[in-house]
Amino acid sequence: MAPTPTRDDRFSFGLWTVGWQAQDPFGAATRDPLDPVEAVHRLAELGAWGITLHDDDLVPFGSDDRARAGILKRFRVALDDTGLVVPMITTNTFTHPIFKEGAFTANDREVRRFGLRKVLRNVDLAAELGARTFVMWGGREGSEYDASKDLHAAFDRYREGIDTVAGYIKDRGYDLRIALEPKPNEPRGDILLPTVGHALAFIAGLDHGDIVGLNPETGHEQMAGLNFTHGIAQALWAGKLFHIDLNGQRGIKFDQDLVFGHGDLVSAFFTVDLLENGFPGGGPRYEGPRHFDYKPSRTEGYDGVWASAAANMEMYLLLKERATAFRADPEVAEALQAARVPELAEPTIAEGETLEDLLADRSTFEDLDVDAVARREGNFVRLNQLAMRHLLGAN
Ligand code: GLT
Ligand code: MN
Ligand code: MN
Repeated sequence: MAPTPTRDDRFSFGLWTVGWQAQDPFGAATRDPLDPVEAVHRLAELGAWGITLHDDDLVPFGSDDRARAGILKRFRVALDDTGLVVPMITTNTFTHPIFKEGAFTANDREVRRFGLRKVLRNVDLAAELGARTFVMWGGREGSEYDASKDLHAAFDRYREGIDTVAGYIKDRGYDLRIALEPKPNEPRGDILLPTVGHALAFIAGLDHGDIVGLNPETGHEQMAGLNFTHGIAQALWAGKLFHIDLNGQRGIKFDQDLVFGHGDLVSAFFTVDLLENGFPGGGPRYEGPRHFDYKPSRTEGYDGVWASAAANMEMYLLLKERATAFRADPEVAEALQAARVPELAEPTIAEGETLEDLLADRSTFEDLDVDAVARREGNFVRLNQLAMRHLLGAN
Protein backbone atom coordinates (compact mmCIF):
# COMPACT_ATOMS: atom_id res chain seq x y z
CA MET A 1 0.00 0.00 0.00
CA ALA A 2 1.35 3.37 -1.02
CA PRO A 3 1.57 5.96 1.77
CA THR A 4 -0.54 9.13 1.49
CA PRO A 5 0.96 12.59 2.11
CA THR A 6 -0.40 14.96 4.72
CA ARG A 7 0.36 18.60 5.58
CA ASP A 8 2.65 17.40 8.37
CA ASP A 9 5.05 16.02 5.75
CA ARG A 10 5.65 19.63 4.63
CA PHE A 11 5.85 18.87 0.92
CA SER A 12 6.07 21.90 -1.35
CA PHE A 13 6.20 22.39 -5.12
CA GLY A 14 7.34 25.18 -7.40
CA LEU A 15 4.51 26.76 -9.35
CA TRP A 16 6.88 26.55 -12.30
CA THR A 17 7.06 22.73 -11.96
CA VAL A 18 3.43 21.67 -12.41
CA GLY A 19 2.93 24.84 -14.46
CA TRP A 20 5.67 24.01 -16.96
CA GLN A 21 4.12 23.87 -20.43
CA ALA A 22 6.90 21.59 -21.63
CA GLN A 23 8.57 23.80 -24.20
CA ASP A 24 12.19 22.71 -24.69
CA PRO A 25 15.01 23.88 -26.99
CA PHE A 26 13.75 21.54 -29.72
CA GLY A 27 10.00 21.77 -29.44
CA ALA A 28 7.00 23.91 -28.61
CA ALA A 29 4.80 23.59 -25.54
CA THR A 30 2.73 20.42 -25.29
CA ARG A 31 0.44 21.67 -22.53
CA ASP A 32 -1.89 24.64 -22.14
CA PRO A 33 -1.10 27.24 -19.49
CA LEU A 34 -2.07 26.33 -15.92
CA ASP A 35 -3.99 28.82 -13.81
CA PRO A 36 -1.94 29.36 -10.60
CA VAL A 37 -5.19 29.23 -8.62
CA GLU A 38 -5.89 25.76 -10.01
CA ALA A 39 -2.34 24.72 -9.13
CA VAL A 40 -2.97 25.75 -5.52
CA HIS A 41 -6.20 23.75 -5.34
CA ARG A 42 -4.85 20.63 -7.03
CA LEU A 43 -1.67 20.54 -4.93
CA ALA A 44 -3.68 21.01 -1.74
CA GLU A 45 -5.98 18.13 -2.75
CA LEU A 46 -2.96 15.91 -3.32
CA GLY A 47 -1.73 16.55 0.22
CA ALA A 48 0.95 19.17 -0.39
CA TRP A 49 1.59 21.82 2.24
CA GLY A 50 3.25 24.62 0.29
CA ILE A 51 3.67 26.26 -3.08
CA THR A 52 6.69 28.30 -4.12
CA LEU A 53 7.12 30.69 -7.02
CA HIS A 54 9.14 33.11 -9.04
CA ASP A 55 7.72 36.61 -9.34
CA ASP A 56 7.03 36.02 -13.05
CA ASP A 57 5.31 32.64 -12.53
CA LEU A 58 2.43 34.51 -10.96
CA VAL A 59 2.63 38.06 -12.28
CA PRO A 60 3.69 38.24 -15.94
CA PHE A 61 6.87 40.25 -16.55
CA GLY A 62 6.06 43.90 -17.17
CA SER A 63 2.58 43.90 -15.55
CA ASP A 64 1.61 47.29 -14.14
CA ASP A 65 0.93 47.79 -10.42
CA ARG A 66 -2.82 47.51 -10.77
CA ALA A 67 -2.71 44.23 -12.68
CA ARG A 68 -0.14 42.92 -10.21
CA ALA A 69 -2.32 43.74 -7.20
CA GLY A 70 -5.32 42.01 -8.78
CA ILE A 71 -3.39 38.82 -9.53
CA LEU A 72 -1.91 38.72 -6.03
CA LYS A 73 -5.30 39.20 -4.44
CA ARG A 74 -6.81 36.28 -6.37
CA PHE A 75 -3.85 34.08 -5.46
CA ARG A 76 -4.14 34.94 -1.77
CA VAL A 77 -7.80 33.91 -1.79
CA ALA A 78 -6.78 30.50 -3.15
CA LEU A 79 -4.16 30.18 -0.40
CA ASP A 80 -6.69 31.11 2.27
CA ASP A 81 -9.29 28.70 0.84
CA THR A 82 -6.90 25.75 0.83
CA GLY A 83 -4.53 26.53 3.72
CA LEU A 84 -1.54 26.16 1.41
CA VAL A 85 1.45 28.28 2.49
CA VAL A 86 4.22 30.01 0.50
CA PRO A 87 7.40 28.96 2.33
CA MET A 88 9.82 30.12 -0.38
CA ILE A 89 9.98 32.72 -3.13
CA THR A 90 12.55 33.18 -5.87
CA THR A 91 13.19 35.72 -8.63
CA ASN A 92 13.28 35.10 -12.33
CA THR A 93 16.52 36.66 -13.55
CA PHE A 94 16.90 34.36 -16.51
CA THR A 95 13.91 34.34 -18.92
CA HIS A 96 13.72 37.89 -20.26
CA PRO A 97 16.34 38.68 -22.93
CA ILE A 98 17.66 41.53 -20.77
CA PHE A 99 19.22 38.79 -18.61
CA LYS A 100 20.82 36.89 -21.48
CA GLU A 101 24.27 37.75 -20.11
CA GLY A 102 23.44 37.49 -16.42
CA ALA A 103 21.84 39.69 -13.80
CA PHE A 104 24.22 40.42 -10.91
CA THR A 105 27.33 39.61 -12.96
CA ALA A 106 26.35 40.95 -16.39
CA ASN A 107 29.06 43.06 -17.96
CA ASP A 108 26.41 45.73 -18.69
CA ARG A 109 25.97 47.80 -15.52
CA GLU A 110 22.43 48.88 -16.45
CA VAL A 111 21.41 45.23 -16.56
CA ARG A 112 22.91 44.71 -13.10
CA ARG A 113 21.07 47.69 -11.63
CA PHE A 114 17.79 46.52 -13.18
CA GLY A 115 18.41 42.99 -11.86
CA LEU A 116 18.94 44.30 -8.34
CA ARG A 117 15.74 46.33 -8.46
CA LYS A 118 13.76 43.30 -9.69
CA VAL A 119 15.15 41.12 -6.90
CA LEU A 120 14.60 43.74 -4.17
CA ARG A 121 11.00 44.21 -5.26
CA ASN A 122 10.53 40.48 -4.98
CA VAL A 123 12.06 40.40 -1.48
CA ASP A 124 9.17 42.67 -0.43
CA LEU A 125 6.71 40.22 -1.99
CA ALA A 126 8.38 37.29 -0.20
CA ALA A 127 7.96 39.04 3.14
CA GLU A 128 4.37 39.98 2.28
CA LEU A 129 3.46 36.36 1.53
CA GLY A 130 5.17 35.10 4.69
CA ALA A 131 7.99 33.21 2.96
CA ARG A 132 10.98 32.33 5.16
CA THR A 133 13.42 31.46 2.37
CA PHE A 134 14.47 33.52 -0.63
CA VAL A 135 16.11 31.26 -3.22
CA MET A 136 18.61 32.73 -5.65
CA TRP A 137 19.51 30.59 -8.64
CA GLY A 138 21.92 32.51 -10.82
CA GLY A 139 21.35 30.43 -13.91
CA ARG A 140 22.54 33.14 -16.29
CA GLU A 141 25.53 34.19 -14.17
CA GLY A 142 28.33 32.64 -16.19
CA SER A 143 29.78 32.50 -19.64
CA GLU A 144 30.35 30.51 -22.79
CA TYR A 145 33.69 32.13 -23.57
CA ASP A 146 36.38 32.70 -20.96
CA ALA A 147 37.62 35.86 -22.68
CA SER A 148 34.17 37.44 -22.32
CA LYS A 149 34.29 37.73 -18.52
CA ASP A 150 36.64 39.35 -16.02
CA LEU A 151 36.11 36.58 -13.48
CA HIS A 152 37.66 38.52 -10.58
CA ALA A 153 35.24 41.38 -11.18
CA ALA A 154 32.39 38.90 -11.66
CA PHE A 155 32.93 37.45 -8.17
CA ASP A 156 33.15 40.99 -6.75
CA ARG A 157 29.85 41.91 -8.40
CA TYR A 158 28.21 38.64 -7.31
CA ARG A 159 29.26 39.34 -3.71
CA GLU A 160 28.10 42.94 -3.99
CA GLY A 161 24.71 41.79 -5.30
CA ILE A 162 24.06 39.12 -2.67
CA ASP A 163 25.31 41.35 0.16
CA THR A 164 23.05 44.15 -1.06
CA VAL A 165 20.00 41.88 -1.00
CA ALA A 166 20.94 40.41 2.39
CA GLY A 167 21.57 43.90 3.80
CA TYR A 168 18.17 45.01 2.52
CA ILE A 169 16.48 42.03 4.23
CA LYS A 170 18.16 43.01 7.51
CA ASP A 171 17.35 46.73 7.15
CA ARG A 172 13.69 45.97 6.61
CA GLY A 173 13.68 43.51 9.51
CA TYR A 174 12.28 40.68 7.36
CA ASP A 175 12.32 37.16 8.80
CA LEU A 176 13.87 35.82 5.61
CA ARG A 177 17.06 33.99 4.69
CA ILE A 178 18.70 33.69 1.28
CA ALA A 179 19.43 30.24 -0.16
CA LEU A 180 21.83 30.12 -3.13
CA GLU A 181 21.19 27.33 -5.63
CA PRO A 182 24.26 25.91 -7.37
CA LYS A 183 24.21 24.42 -10.88
CA PRO A 184 27.22 23.60 -13.07
CA ASN A 185 25.85 24.55 -16.51
CA GLU A 186 22.64 25.05 -18.49
CA PRO A 187 21.50 27.54 -19.58
CA ARG A 188 25.00 29.09 -19.60
CA GLY A 189 27.93 27.07 -20.87
CA ASP A 190 29.46 27.38 -17.40
CA ILE A 191 27.64 28.86 -14.41
CA LEU A 192 29.36 30.63 -11.50
CA LEU A 193 28.96 28.83 -8.14
CA PRO A 194 28.61 25.46 -9.94
CA THR A 195 28.43 23.19 -6.89
CA VAL A 196 27.56 23.16 -3.18
CA GLY A 197 31.26 23.44 -2.36
CA HIS A 198 31.84 26.53 -4.51
CA ALA A 199 28.79 28.22 -3.01
CA LEU A 200 29.85 27.45 0.58
CA ALA A 201 33.24 29.03 -0.05
CA PHE A 202 31.58 32.09 -1.62
CA ILE A 203 29.23 32.53 1.37
CA ALA A 204 32.22 32.54 3.75
CA GLY A 205 33.44 35.74 2.06
CA LEU A 206 30.17 37.70 2.39
CA ASP A 207 29.54 40.54 4.86
CA HIS A 208 26.03 39.24 5.55
CA GLY A 209 26.80 35.54 5.18
CA ASP A 210 24.97 34.77 8.44
CA ILE A 211 21.63 34.89 6.58
CA VAL A 212 22.91 33.26 3.40
CA GLY A 213 22.86 29.48 2.95
CA LEU A 214 22.11 26.92 0.28
CA ASN A 215 19.31 25.38 -1.75
CA PRO A 216 21.04 22.34 -3.29
CA GLU A 217 19.21 20.47 -6.07
CA THR A 218 19.62 16.70 -6.46
CA GLY A 219 20.10 16.75 -10.22
CA HIS A 220 22.40 19.76 -10.27
CA GLU A 221 25.07 18.08 -8.14
CA GLN A 222 24.63 14.85 -10.12
CA MET A 223 25.08 16.72 -13.43
CA ALA A 224 28.57 17.46 -12.12
CA GLY A 225 29.08 13.78 -11.26
CA LEU A 226 28.90 14.54 -7.54
CA ASN A 227 27.29 12.71 -4.64
CA PHE A 228 24.20 14.72 -3.65
CA THR A 229 23.98 13.22 -0.17
CA HIS A 230 27.58 14.23 0.49
CA GLY A 231 26.75 17.74 -0.74
CA ILE A 232 23.79 18.25 1.56
CA ALA A 233 25.73 16.62 4.39
CA GLN A 234 28.48 19.22 4.10
CA ALA A 235 25.92 22.02 3.89
CA LEU A 236 24.23 20.67 7.04
CA TRP A 237 27.57 20.31 8.82
CA ALA A 238 28.29 23.96 7.97
CA GLY A 239 24.84 25.04 9.24
CA LYS A 240 23.90 26.14 5.74
CA LEU A 241 21.23 23.75 4.49
CA PHE A 242 18.43 26.33 4.38
CA HIS A 243 16.26 24.69 1.72
CA ILE A 244 16.35 21.77 -0.73
CA ASP A 245 15.25 21.01 -4.31
CA LEU A 246 14.50 17.30 -4.65
CA ASN A 247 14.26 15.68 -8.07
CA GLY A 248 15.72 12.90 -10.23
CA GLN A 249 18.70 12.74 -12.59
CA ARG A 250 20.42 9.88 -14.39
CA GLY A 251 24.08 10.61 -14.76
CA ILE A 252 26.11 13.42 -16.23
CA LYS A 253 23.95 14.99 -18.91
CA PHE A 254 21.44 17.82 -19.38
CA ASP A 255 19.25 18.77 -16.42
CA GLN A 256 16.55 16.10 -16.46
CA ASP A 257 14.42 17.33 -13.55
CA LEU A 258 12.78 13.90 -13.21
CA VAL A 259 10.46 12.92 -10.37
CA PHE A 260 12.36 12.43 -7.10
CA GLY A 261 13.63 8.84 -6.95
CA HIS A 262 13.12 8.26 -10.69
CA GLY A 263 16.81 8.94 -11.29
CA ASP A 264 19.45 7.51 -8.98
CA LEU A 265 17.23 5.57 -6.57
CA VAL A 266 20.02 4.35 -4.29
CA SER A 267 21.24 7.92 -3.83
CA ALA A 268 17.65 9.06 -3.17
CA PHE A 269 17.37 6.43 -0.42
CA PHE A 270 20.41 7.82 1.37
CA THR A 271 19.24 11.41 0.84
CA VAL A 272 15.93 10.64 2.56
CA ASP A 273 17.74 8.66 5.25
CA LEU A 274 19.86 11.72 6.06
CA LEU A 275 16.95 14.18 5.90
CA GLU A 276 14.67 12.04 8.04
CA ASN A 277 17.03 10.24 10.39
CA GLY A 278 20.03 12.57 10.56
CA PHE A 279 23.66 11.57 10.83
CA PRO A 280 24.20 8.20 12.57
CA GLY A 281 26.23 9.80 15.36
CA GLY A 282 24.07 12.93 15.76
CA GLY A 283 24.59 16.47 14.49
CA PRO A 284 22.52 19.18 12.81
CA ARG A 285 19.19 18.14 11.30
CA TYR A 286 17.36 19.52 8.29
CA GLU A 287 14.17 21.22 9.47
CA GLY A 288 13.02 22.92 6.26
CA PRO A 289 10.38 22.06 3.66
CA ARG A 290 10.64 18.96 1.45
CA HIS A 291 10.52 20.88 -1.81
CA PHE A 292 10.21 19.28 -5.25
CA ASP A 293 11.71 21.01 -8.26
CA TYR A 294 10.97 18.71 -11.18
CA LYS A 295 9.53 18.98 -14.66
CA PRO A 296 6.54 16.81 -15.57
CA SER A 297 7.68 15.04 -18.73
CA ARG A 298 6.81 16.60 -22.07
CA THR A 299 4.87 13.46 -23.04
CA GLU A 300 2.29 14.05 -20.31
CA GLY A 301 -0.96 15.98 -20.27
CA TYR A 302 -2.48 17.35 -17.08
CA ASP A 303 -3.46 13.88 -15.84
CA GLY A 304 0.21 13.04 -16.05
CA VAL A 305 1.20 16.31 -14.38
CA TRP A 306 -0.88 15.56 -11.28
CA ALA A 307 0.17 11.91 -11.29
CA SER A 308 3.82 12.99 -11.35
CA ALA A 309 3.30 15.54 -8.56
CA ALA A 310 1.79 12.75 -6.45
CA ALA A 311 4.66 10.44 -7.47
CA ASN A 312 7.25 12.80 -5.96
CA MET A 313 5.54 12.68 -2.58
CA GLU A 314 4.90 8.95 -2.78
CA MET A 315 8.55 8.25 -3.62
CA TYR A 316 9.68 10.35 -0.68
CA LEU A 317 7.31 8.62 1.75
CA LEU A 318 8.18 5.15 0.46
CA LEU A 319 11.88 5.90 0.91
CA LYS A 320 11.18 7.33 4.35
CA GLU A 321 9.48 4.07 5.38
CA ARG A 322 12.42 2.04 4.05
CA ALA A 323 15.04 4.28 5.65
CA THR A 324 13.26 4.14 9.01
CA ALA A 325 13.15 0.35 8.86
CA PHE A 326 16.83 0.28 7.90
CA ARG A 327 17.80 2.33 10.94
CA ALA A 328 15.61 0.27 13.30
CA ASP A 329 16.94 -3.12 12.18
CA PRO A 330 19.16 -4.76 14.88
CA GLU A 331 21.12 -6.52 12.15
CA VAL A 332 21.94 -3.13 10.67
CA ALA A 333 23.05 -1.84 14.08
CA GLU A 334 25.36 -4.80 14.36
CA ALA A 335 26.67 -4.32 10.80
CA LEU A 336 27.31 -0.63 11.52
CA GLN A 337 29.41 -1.67 14.52
CA ALA A 338 31.28 -4.23 12.42
CA ALA A 339 31.98 -1.46 9.90
CA ARG A 340 33.23 0.81 12.72
CA VAL A 341 30.78 3.52 11.68
CA PRO A 342 30.10 4.71 15.27
CA GLU A 343 33.86 4.86 15.95
CA LEU A 344 34.25 7.83 13.59
CA ALA A 345 32.33 10.03 16.03
CA GLU A 346 35.11 9.53 18.57
CA PRO A 347 37.70 12.36 18.36
CA THR A 348 41.11 11.27 17.14
CA ILE A 349 42.85 13.10 19.97
CA ALA A 350 41.26 12.14 23.30
CA GLU A 351 39.78 14.77 25.59
CA GLY A 352 42.54 16.25 27.73
CA GLU A 353 45.22 14.60 25.64
CA THR A 354 47.92 16.97 24.41
CA LEU A 355 49.84 16.82 21.17
CA GLU A 356 52.92 15.97 23.30
CA ASP A 357 51.00 13.00 24.74
CA LEU A 358 50.22 11.78 21.23
CA LEU A 359 53.84 12.16 20.15
CA ALA A 360 54.98 10.25 23.21
CA ASP A 361 52.44 7.44 22.74
CA ARG A 362 54.56 4.71 21.12
CA SER A 363 51.48 2.50 20.58
CA THR A 364 50.20 4.92 17.93
CA PHE A 365 53.27 4.68 15.74
CA GLU A 366 56.54 3.02 16.74
CA ASP A 367 54.94 -0.08 18.28
CA LEU A 368 51.87 -0.26 16.07
CA ASP A 369 51.50 -3.46 14.08
CA VAL A 370 50.79 -1.58 10.86
CA ASP A 371 50.26 -4.75 8.81
CA ALA A 372 47.75 -6.13 11.28
CA VAL A 373 45.75 -2.89 11.25
CA ALA A 374 45.93 -2.77 7.45
CA ARG A 375 44.46 -6.30 7.31
CA ARG A 376 41.26 -5.28 9.18
CA GLU A 377 38.23 -5.57 6.94
CA GLY A 378 35.86 -2.71 6.26
CA ASN A 379 32.70 -4.90 6.27
CA PHE A 380 30.99 -2.23 4.17
CA VAL A 381 29.50 -4.39 1.44
CA ARG A 382 27.39 -6.44 3.84
CA LEU A 383 26.13 -3.20 5.39
CA ASN A 384 25.25 -1.80 1.98
CA GLN A 385 23.47 -5.01 1.00
CA LEU A 386 21.31 -4.69 4.12
CA ALA A 387 20.47 -1.16 2.98
CA MET A 388 19.53 -2.52 -0.47
CA ARG A 389 17.32 -5.19 1.09
CA HIS A 390 15.47 -2.53 3.02
CA LEU A 391 15.26 -0.31 -0.05
CA LEU A 392 13.71 -3.18 -2.03
CA GLY A 393 11.36 -4.11 0.81
CA ALA A 394 12.99 -7.52 1.22
CA ASN A 395 13.26 -7.25 5.01
C1 GLT B 1 14.68 27.20 -12.68
C2 GLT B 1 15.74 26.22 -12.28
C3 GLT B 1 15.52 25.65 -10.94
C4 GLT B 1 15.55 26.68 -9.87
C5 GLT B 1 14.49 27.70 -9.99
C6 GLT B 1 14.67 28.73 -8.92
S1 GLT B 1 14.51 28.43 -11.53
O1 GLT B 1 13.45 26.58 -12.88
O2 GLT B 1 15.77 25.19 -13.25
O3 GLT B 1 16.45 24.66 -10.64
O4 GLT B 1 15.36 26.05 -8.63
O5 GLT B 1 15.04 29.96 -9.39
MN1 MN C 1 16.01 24.03 -8.56
MN1 MN D 1 17.15 21.32 -12.33
